Formats: sequence, structure tokens, C-alpha cells
Amino acid sequence: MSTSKEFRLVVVGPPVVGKSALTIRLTQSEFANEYDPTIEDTYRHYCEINGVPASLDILDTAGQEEYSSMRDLYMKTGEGFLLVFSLVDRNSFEEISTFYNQIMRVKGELVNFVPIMLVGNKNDLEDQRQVSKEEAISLAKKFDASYIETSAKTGENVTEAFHGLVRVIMHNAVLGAGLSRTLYPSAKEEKEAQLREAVEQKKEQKKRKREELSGVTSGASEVVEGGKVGRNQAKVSGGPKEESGGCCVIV
Ligand SMILES: Nc1nc2c(ncn2[C@@H]2O[C@H](COP(=O)(O)OP(=O)(O)OP(=O)(O)O)[C@@H](O)[C@H]2O)c(=O)[nH]1
Ligand SMILES: [Mg+2]
Repeated sequence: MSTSKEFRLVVVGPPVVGKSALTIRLTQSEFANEYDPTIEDTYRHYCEINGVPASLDILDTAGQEEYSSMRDLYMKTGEGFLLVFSLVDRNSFEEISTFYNQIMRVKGELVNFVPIMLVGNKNDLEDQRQVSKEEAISLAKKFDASYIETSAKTGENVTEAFHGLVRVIMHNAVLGAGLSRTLYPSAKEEKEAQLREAVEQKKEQKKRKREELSGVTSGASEVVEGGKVGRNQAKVSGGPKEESGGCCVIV
């Protein structure tokens, strides 16, 4: 396993939404029926993703407010975040933006793009659902994140949620931060995205040349580095705000 690539994932969200149950389902293939509030636990999971041997270093965090002082540190060191809410608890969905904003405050200063998987858990309790698929997708778009619905109880989509996040991290590393992305990029898609970026850069250079030649200056001369788009830097508080649409959905 010495050649496996390591990924640091952090499972974040309000209390009782199933962060530990999801992590235990992935790493131990069983369902934790009892509720035991987490302070902080680390798990390791070996697997293969996109043909690459991977070692997932998973941090299961506390949802309870009394441990919130620990958040800044793990948000700084995490490479990707599973932002978990419960489909049967409306409040947990509404609290998610607080976690997102904190991640962006801590991480946004260090990197251009933060890989995030928004997870609606407990989808086995469909008859008690309090959050619609549409509003969850709309929130994921605001975060420039992917969205997936899971059940730690039945195991549905649990592997997909964790592996999907790793794929976003991998994809982001290949293409450079800030590009809109799909969840399962093929080599062909990655090549196309690189080509698109090169074309965008050329266009931008041409445009700047033209402006220089004609002596035109724009008021606020903000340079878009390498034509990159889709930073997930938005601070989210209220109503929907359409972002660049890098959202990918598995429900
Ligand atoms: N029906 C159902 N119950 C679940 C699911 N996931 C978790 N639970 C139950 O919900 C309760 C809370 O789950 P935990 O995984 O401990 O919640 P947590 O988010 O880790 O909570 P904190 O550690 O306090 O932040 C437990 O009783 C679990 O058995 C699920 O997918 N379906
Ligand atoms: Mg827990």
C-alpha cells in the first residue's frame, strides 16, 4: 500500500445527521444504530479510484456546537469535505450554510477551489422527508459542489459519496483549481477541458492586446487568472444565487 495516494477527507455537519454512521458504513460495512455523539475520530480506508490505489484518511467531526472551536484546524488541513445534513431534519439543512461559510473563510484564503460533496443522508426514511431534492440541488449549485443522497442504514450511495469526492479532488488537481468540473471525468473530458482553458486564455490575451492597442482601459481592471472560472468563494446566507454550474448530482 506504500504507493497509494493519500486523500484527507473531512465529514462535517450538524449533530445527529449520520456523519459517523456514513463513515462507519464505508470503513466497516456496518450500520451504527446507536447514537454516540462524536468529539473527533479518524478512520483509514484503502480502495482504488479511477484505477489509482487510494488511502482515504477520514476525519469524522463533532456536530455539537460545544466542540466548534476545533473546526478551524481541520478545515485548514482537509482536502475535501462531505457536508452532511439529514433529509428528515429541516433544521440540519438550514444549518449547512454556516459550515460552508466557515470552510470558505478558513480554506478560501489558501486555495482557489474547495472540493465539496453535499450529502443528504437518511434517504431510507423517504416518507419523513423534509428537504426536497430540488432545493438541495439548488444549494449545491450555490456552493459549486456536487450533491448526493445516501443512507448509512441501507448503504445506498455511501461509497459513491466518498469516492465521488475523491474524484473531484483528483480532477481538480489535474485541471488546476477553479475549473467547473464533472464528477466522473474521463481522460477525454479532461483533455477537452484543458483545450477549452487554452482557448479561453488565447481569447483573453487577444482581447487585452486589442484593448492595449486601442488605448481602452476598464475601470476596475480585474485580471482573470488563466481564464479560470467557477471559484466556490460565495458567502451564502439566504436565497438562491446561481453560480457557474459545476454541480453534479447523483440522487
Ligand atoms: N434511518 C437512518 N438512520 C440513520 C442514518 N444515518 C444515521 N442514522 C441514525 O442517526 C443517529 C445519529 O447518527 P450519527 O452517525 O451518530 O450522527 P452524527 O452526525 O455523527 O452526530 P454527531 O457525532 O453528534 O455530530 C444514529 O442513531 C444513527 O443510527 C440513516 O441513513 N438512516
Ligand atoms: Mg458522530
